[in-house]
Amino acid sequence: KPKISIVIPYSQYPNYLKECLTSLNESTYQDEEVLLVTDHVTEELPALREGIKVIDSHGSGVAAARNTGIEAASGEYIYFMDADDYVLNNTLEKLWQAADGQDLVYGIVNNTWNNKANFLEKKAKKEEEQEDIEEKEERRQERIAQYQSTLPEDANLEQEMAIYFLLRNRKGIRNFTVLGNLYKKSFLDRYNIRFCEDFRYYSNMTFMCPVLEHVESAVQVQDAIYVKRKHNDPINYPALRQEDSDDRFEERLKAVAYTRTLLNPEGHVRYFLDMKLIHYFTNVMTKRIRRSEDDKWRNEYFNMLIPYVEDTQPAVLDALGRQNTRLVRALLKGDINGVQKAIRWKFGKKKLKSMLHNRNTAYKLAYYHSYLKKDIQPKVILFETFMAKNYSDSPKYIFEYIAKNYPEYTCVWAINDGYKVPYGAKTVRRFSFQYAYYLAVAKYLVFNVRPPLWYRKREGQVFLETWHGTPLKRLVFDQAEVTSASPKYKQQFYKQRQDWDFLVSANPFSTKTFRSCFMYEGRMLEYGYPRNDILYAPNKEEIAARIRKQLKIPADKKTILYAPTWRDDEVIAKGQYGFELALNLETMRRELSDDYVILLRTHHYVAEHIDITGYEDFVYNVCDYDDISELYLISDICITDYSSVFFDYANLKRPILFYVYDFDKYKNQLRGFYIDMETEVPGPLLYTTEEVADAVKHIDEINEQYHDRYEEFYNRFCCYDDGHASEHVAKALLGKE
Ligand code: C2G
Repeated sequence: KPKISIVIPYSQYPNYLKECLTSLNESTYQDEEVLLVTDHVTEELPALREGIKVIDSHGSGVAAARNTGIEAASGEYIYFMDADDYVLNNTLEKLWQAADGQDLVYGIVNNTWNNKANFLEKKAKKEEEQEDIEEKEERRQERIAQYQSTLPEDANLEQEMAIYFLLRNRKGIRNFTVLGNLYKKSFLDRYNIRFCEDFRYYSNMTFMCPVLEHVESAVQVQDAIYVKRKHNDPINYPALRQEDSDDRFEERLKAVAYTRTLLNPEGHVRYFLDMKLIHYFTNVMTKRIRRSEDDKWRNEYFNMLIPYVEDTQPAVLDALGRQNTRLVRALLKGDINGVQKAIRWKFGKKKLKSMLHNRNTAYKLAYYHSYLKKDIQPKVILFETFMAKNYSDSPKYIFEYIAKNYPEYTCVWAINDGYKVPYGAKTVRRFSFQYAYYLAVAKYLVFNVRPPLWYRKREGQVFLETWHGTPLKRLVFDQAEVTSASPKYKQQFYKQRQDWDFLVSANPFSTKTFRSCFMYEGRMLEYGYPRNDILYAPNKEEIAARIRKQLKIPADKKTILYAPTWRDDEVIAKGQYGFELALNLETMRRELSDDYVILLRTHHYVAEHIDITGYEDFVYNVCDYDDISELYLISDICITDYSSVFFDYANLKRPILFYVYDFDKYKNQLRGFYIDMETEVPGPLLYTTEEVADAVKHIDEINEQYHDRYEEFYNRFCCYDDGHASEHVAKALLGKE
């Protein structure tokens, strides 16, 4: 007889399921039975290892699937998993070792938006940095002792502690998650504890509350970690919590009412159930009442909620703070105006406070409350590249074309460092009042990344998204998970890309890929990249000579541009990335400095992390140089890795080397690629600095060796570029075709 039965409801997304099952496979504990409960599965199941039992759910929805699993389980304990999550190798073993016949063994749920390899790497890093684990544990014990001292003497300590850890610990009252814990099967059967199948979204409380109500023995295991993956695709594969449904609200209330029937009305579990309902009202629903365009939050839902709040334990209301008491009192009187007044007071105070501390809120307020009401100015164009870090990329070339040919337009650039833009264009700092103003009133917007999330496109505005590279790395909806951005990334992207009127594409491959990775259906401007026009300029030799002079590059030296991209796993903080230079400058100098200098150019995310002290004679730091297209012109060889840089550089038909020291990790763990780098890119893949230096020394042979592949690549990816992309794109934007 197996000791643990693992119940996994499954309906979609085979990729995640694979990782879920692999994590069980790699588990040090092997005395389990895995029950995969299928619920209306349409895609083919991934190959399953032997021994996994696949059973059909007796109903539909996660509640039915879990119940089916409980019925079929033959283990002493039940462990629920969601098919998109995973466990660590020692999770089950730790839980089992502590179990010892207890009704409930509760572990820890960690949230992540990473796959297992990344998660483990981060965890290890964090543990290394953490100064004092013992001290932390001591503080934790203190908190527990303090909580216990507030309990009445006759309290059921096992139950109280289970409540404490599962519902109350950390950030107030947590969700009723059933994940991460072992439940003794005979305990569930004795009290007939099951998920109520009437509920699609809120069945967890119908299971978890009775567990807490009846638990007689429980133990906690601090380091038995269940990893809940927050990142998935809310558009194509929404998780339950991301599904938008009109029935959600009513279902929540009905689930509360049903769960109440299972509990002692005076008991402590009921207290927390009621507390959660109030908490939902004061913290979540109030935001809807305040902001939602849909009036049902102020009418129908508001009135629906009242009787459920009337039924809460009085102790819950006594425990509320002043502002929330005011809110609940107004609710109980059915006084929506009173509630709205209390909300305004509550949030107004918050807003005022944050405005005083943070200028950000102020220009946003001006944007929403004033600028959006002003007339759109039909001859104004706002440009921005790389979050206003520089004056470059396609917007620069589109702008220059417009400034020269249609001077009647007023061009405004978002630029942060005070750079002087030619043709007398006005500049504004990103995230300033002026910036917010032009976001609201400019008729045309030309961006190479996305605008801020608070931007609201107005009727009559025309948005041109140039994007910033032919995709090699998988993007947005083609990424199984976006490991470097917020879990809301895909959802935000989905919404923002609806604002695009035009998207620029440099080749048929980009057109096809952008359609899928951005789920973009709007107009595609297939004229090549405006930023590449300069690579076809008749006077490009002249321009190159000027730039070489400006950068003081010795006349007798050839140049190597080293332009790597950034790494998704080197996130320091939100939107901040680190970078470690993997090219050994010492070796490069030793081998190549007689003939070459290096132009070192990192991605704008990580540009400030580069230090070339001691190599000034050989390495030129061009991270701050605005426009990489100009640097292409002066480079004899380009070394890159997974950056889209090489698609553009190939227009020059000059040699390209790929220094891919972390190839497997990047390909398999971080991103994945659209094309096969090993057979399709126009140059060799190199893994060490020595190989790179050697390739530079033998560059003529490499040119010969890669000649055919380079031609093929050029025809495939550089076929639209002809030096006139800016013109075509500008005319399309302004409707002058
Ligand atoms: N870039 C640069 N210097 C680098 C790397 C990139 O100036 N060292 C510029 C190039 O113009 C490049 C663009 O930034 O084309 C995008 O950089 P990528 O390295 O390709 O990375 P990312 O910003 O993630 O964009 O479809 C393209 C993808 O979106 C990649």
